[in-house]
Amino acid sequence: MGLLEANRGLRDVLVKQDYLYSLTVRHPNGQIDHQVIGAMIDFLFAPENKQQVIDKLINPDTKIVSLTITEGGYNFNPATGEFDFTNPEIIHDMANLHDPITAFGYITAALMQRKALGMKPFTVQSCDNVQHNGDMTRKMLLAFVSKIDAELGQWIEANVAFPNAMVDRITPVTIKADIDYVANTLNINDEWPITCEAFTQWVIEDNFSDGRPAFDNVGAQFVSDVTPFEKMKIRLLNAGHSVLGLLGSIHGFATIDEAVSDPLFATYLRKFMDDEVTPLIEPLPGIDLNQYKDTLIERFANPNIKDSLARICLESSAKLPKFIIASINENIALNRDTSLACLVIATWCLYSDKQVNQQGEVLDINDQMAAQLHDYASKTGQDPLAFLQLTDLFGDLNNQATFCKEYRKAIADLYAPNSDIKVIMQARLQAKS
Ligand code: CS2
Repeated sequence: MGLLEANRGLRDVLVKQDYLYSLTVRHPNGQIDHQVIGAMIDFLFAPENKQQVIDKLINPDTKIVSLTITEGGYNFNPATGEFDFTNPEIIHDMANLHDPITAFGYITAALMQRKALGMKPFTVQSCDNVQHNGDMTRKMLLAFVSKIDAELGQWIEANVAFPNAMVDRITPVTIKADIDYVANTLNINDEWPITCEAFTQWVIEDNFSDGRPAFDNVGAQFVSDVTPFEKMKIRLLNAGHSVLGLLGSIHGFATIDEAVSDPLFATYLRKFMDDEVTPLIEPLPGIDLNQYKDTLIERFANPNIKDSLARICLESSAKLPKFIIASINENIALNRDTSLACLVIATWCLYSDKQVNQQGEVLDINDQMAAQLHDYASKTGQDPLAFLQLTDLFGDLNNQATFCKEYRKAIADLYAPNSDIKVIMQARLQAKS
């Protein structure tokens, strides 16, 4: 199902292709595997037919409702972790559950009917890069439902499973070159081919309301507590992406592999991971973190995956609080240095303010909060800490003396005439060692 108007194009293509699409897996050594994926048998486009979506959700055959609604879709205030009741779409859904817009509206409408019909609930399975994504979904849904129907809230609490999960596979945005490649090499006319890396990991808590397929037969791993796996992935891989994404964009790189092939960027990334993240991650059974980080750098360096920095930086306002600011806060509480992450935040300020890279080229910025980010960042000239006053994102970082000292320095360096991000990165690395 697609809930957003933006899903229309994908729906149109999939309908035309009988819901079939091709998958091209590109290994770092140049090996390429192809497959046609036939798992999808329908696509319900909610803006056109809301009832059809609700009917599907209350169909007894629907046992799992999985969510890929992105970090921003969970509708929580990153600084407080609480549900954002000020979102106009949420306000609409609370008053119009028969005509929902958001995932929360649809799920609530369907669970309400299931309860009334004496049916079992489905499992709500988040697949997004949010730590404790299942717990977070439950917390947000219960906050929403509590204002509508307290009894339904209790029923959900008692009966609906929200397994936490960590899912990982780098999948760049489809571009025209992918469509041409599939047409020329496979002789397939696929308007929405998918290209991805070979690596895949899906770790799930075995907690389902009404059974589940044998996901473990196709490579998923069931564990009793997914927390350390999620933390490892979000704080290393996703944060690593954002580090390369923001620093690399300002430098003028276009893709992740290009950025990480620069030894200074690779060193910076590794040092960030080693010094500012690894000490925060508890040991994981069967996982060697050093090897995990080596593999990450290899995955990022895959020259056959052209993962654009614009995609990585997409919706940074929803990502950075979970990927990077969470680690900064933990480090501050432990009295540990955060200077490498601090430069990334200061770079995000420059990026949001000037919206050009250091070659003067305009950046492709897509963020729901872009206007607000720009607004705060553009006051940096008068107040170097202006960007940090966006407390919905940064919490009380603007009151953390040591962090602010590092941040002011980073801002001064970044805003200096002819500033060069590589020189600044180098200096930070040197100061650290
Ligand atoms: C990316 C992810 O922009 C992002 O959130 O870092 O899409 C990333 O590619 C996946 O999490 C990889 O598993």
